[in-house]
Amino acid sequence: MAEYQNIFTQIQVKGPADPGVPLPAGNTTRKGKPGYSHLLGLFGDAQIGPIYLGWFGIASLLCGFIAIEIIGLNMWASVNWDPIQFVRQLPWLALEPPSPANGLRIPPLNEGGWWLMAGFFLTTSILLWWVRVYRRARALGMGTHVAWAFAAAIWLYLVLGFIRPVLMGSWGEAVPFGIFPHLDWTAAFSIRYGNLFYNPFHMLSIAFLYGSALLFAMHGATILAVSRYGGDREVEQILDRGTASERSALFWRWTMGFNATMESIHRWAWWFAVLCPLTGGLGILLTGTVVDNWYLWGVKHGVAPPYPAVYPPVIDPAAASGISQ
Ligand code: 07D
Ligand code: 07D
Repeated sequence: MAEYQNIFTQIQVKGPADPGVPLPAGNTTRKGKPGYSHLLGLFGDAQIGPIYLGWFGIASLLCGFIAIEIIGLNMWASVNWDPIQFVRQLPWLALEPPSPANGLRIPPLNEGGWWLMAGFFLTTSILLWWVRVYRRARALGMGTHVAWAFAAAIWLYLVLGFIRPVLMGSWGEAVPFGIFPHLDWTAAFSIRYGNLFYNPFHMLSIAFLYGSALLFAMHGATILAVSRYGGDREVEQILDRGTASERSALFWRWTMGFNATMESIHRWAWWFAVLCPLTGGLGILLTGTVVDNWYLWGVKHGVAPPYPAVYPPVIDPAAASGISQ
């Protein structure tokens, strides 16, 4: 029996380049002469381009470039413009937000002003890219599911760097730019608010993160397992429901008694992925605004055990006067 070709096959079909469907009026043209990459062809479609740039794309790239430029030059300045040290120490370098003393005021450039400016351009760049994703989907007559999934990630990003700092009344609450510095912020944030593990929305976010990985693995594995019957050719499966779809469904009904359908598995995947940053954003939004200490919150609601009575009662460090204030 002839089997369909899949990723392990050496063959790469190379026909005349596909320019894509004609675009509706009001769109700019797609740019670049299409080429082929054998290497990329091993992972996806070998054809590269043409790419749709458009005004939103250009504006987004420009803002992103300005943001990276501000971040990079500030980092470079922090090592006295030494190029070797810049490369050597890059993962540890940071552009920090203003200190808490500034509240939500605009501070001098070197005291957080550059951070505000970089944040402004990065956020504008991300939002413009979102518009591009939305508009390209519309131009192709597609649904806007990708744009709304992207919006879920942007929600968490905005909560971390904008919405929560504004609610807390200080830019100093926001995340610094930098590889390890943003990890230090994450760890410090958890400790400052009494261990994020006891935040139920952090729990939900983790469940959706792990769930997304599990679903992705199950779906990818299932389709690869029936690709010899054309299971990866979804159009054919829908037009003529063949043995691949049937087998993959039966496989799961046999192994766990229940199976998704060719359509519903993608809804599962979409919701699990989207709910990860959606619930996460809620958890961060509540931290410091509604709940000061997740461990004590956990004790109060029977989630975390109290320390044995032999110890003096736990006092929320945030409520103590002195250093923490
Ligand atoms: C694989 C798609 C491609 C994207 C990539 C990331 C940049 C940053 C900028 C040096 C899966 C490109 C990276 C543009 C360069 C400068 C200034 C997506 C894929 C390859 N994090 N985080 C990373 C961001 C937050 C946390 C890595 C961004 C929160 C932990 C990378 C944001 C918290 C760990 C990165 C953001 C948090 C990381 C790999 C924004 C809580 C790691 C990311 C805009 C959610 C891991 C050294 C990746 C690591 C890691 C980028 C926010 C926690 C640098 C852009 C504040 C615990 N984060 N992060 O592959 O190795 O994502 O860190 O909100 O362990 Mg982070
Ligand atoms: C960051 C969305 C924004 C990104 C955007 C992308 C560019 C670049 C470039 C293409 C990721 C913009 C892109 C600019 C483009 C190129 C090249 C999504 C982002 C818009 N945690 N934790 C989570 C776990 C602990 C802490 C979520 C696990 C400790 C904080 C996730 C563990 C402490 C925050 C999660 C663990 C702590 C989180 C993130 C284990 C540290 C958050 C979900 C096993 C000591 C964030 C409610 C996500 C959150 C978050 C997992 C432990 C702190 C599920 C598995 C206890 C402060 N943690 N965590 O989608 O939402 O991120 O919390 O220990 O803010 Mg955590």
